[in-house]
Amino acid sequence: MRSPADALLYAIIDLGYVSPENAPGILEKLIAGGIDMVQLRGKNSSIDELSLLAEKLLRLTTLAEIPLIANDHAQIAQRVDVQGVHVGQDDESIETVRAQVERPIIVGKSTHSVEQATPAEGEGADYIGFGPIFPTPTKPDYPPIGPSQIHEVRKGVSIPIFCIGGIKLESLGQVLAAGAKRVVIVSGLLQASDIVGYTRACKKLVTDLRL
Ligand code: 3NM
Repeated sequence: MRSPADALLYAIIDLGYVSPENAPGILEKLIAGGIDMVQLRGKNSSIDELSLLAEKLLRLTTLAEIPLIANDHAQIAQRVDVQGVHVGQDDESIETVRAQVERPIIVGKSTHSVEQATPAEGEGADYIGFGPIFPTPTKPDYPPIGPSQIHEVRKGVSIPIFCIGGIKLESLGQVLAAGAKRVVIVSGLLQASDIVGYTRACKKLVTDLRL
C-alpha cells in the first residue's frame, strides 16, 4: 500500500461532479491513469451513503494498492477499512479523529496559508493540502494563495504537501516550477473527456520532475 510520502498525484471522487453510480467506473479510469491516492468527498451525502460507496471504492483501491481517504467523517473509517480521514480547518481535531478510529490511519488536513500549514504538522497530520493555489469553483469563498507561496510553505513543513485548487494539466507545469512536488487535481481529472489519458499526462509531468 502506497503512503502519502510515495504519492505524487492525488485525486478526489467528489460527488459534486460524479454520481455514486458512476463513481466506481470513474475511479477505475483514474487508477488506470496512475493516481497514487484518492479521497471520497460528498459534502451533501449522509454517512450511510458515503460508507456504502466507500466500501465499493475500497475494493478497487485495495487491488491497486493505493490509499482511500474519507473526507470529513471519522465515522466512515469506523465502519469501513479506508486507510485515512481528511479534515478541514473547521472539522474535528486530528487527535479526536485518531481517538475515534482506534486503528492506525492516515490523517490529512486542509491548510489555506503558510500560517496554517506549520501548526497542522505540529498537530500530527500525516500530510497537508495547501490551497487553493488558483481560483476554484469548489471553494469560491477562499482567496487563491498563488504559486509563489509554495516555496514558503516548503521551508516550514516537512510532511508531504499536496498543492490543490484550480490545478489543470495546462497549469500543472507552472505549479511544479513554483516548487510543488505533489498535487491534488479534482475537476480537471473528473471532467476530462478522456480521463485515463488526462490522468496519465498529469502523472507524467509530476513524475518527470522526480527523474
Ligand atoms: N480543497 P479543483 S481546493 C476540495 O484549497 C478542495 O483546500 C481545496 O478542486 C483547498 O481541482 C479544493 O477542481 C477543490 O479546483 C479542488
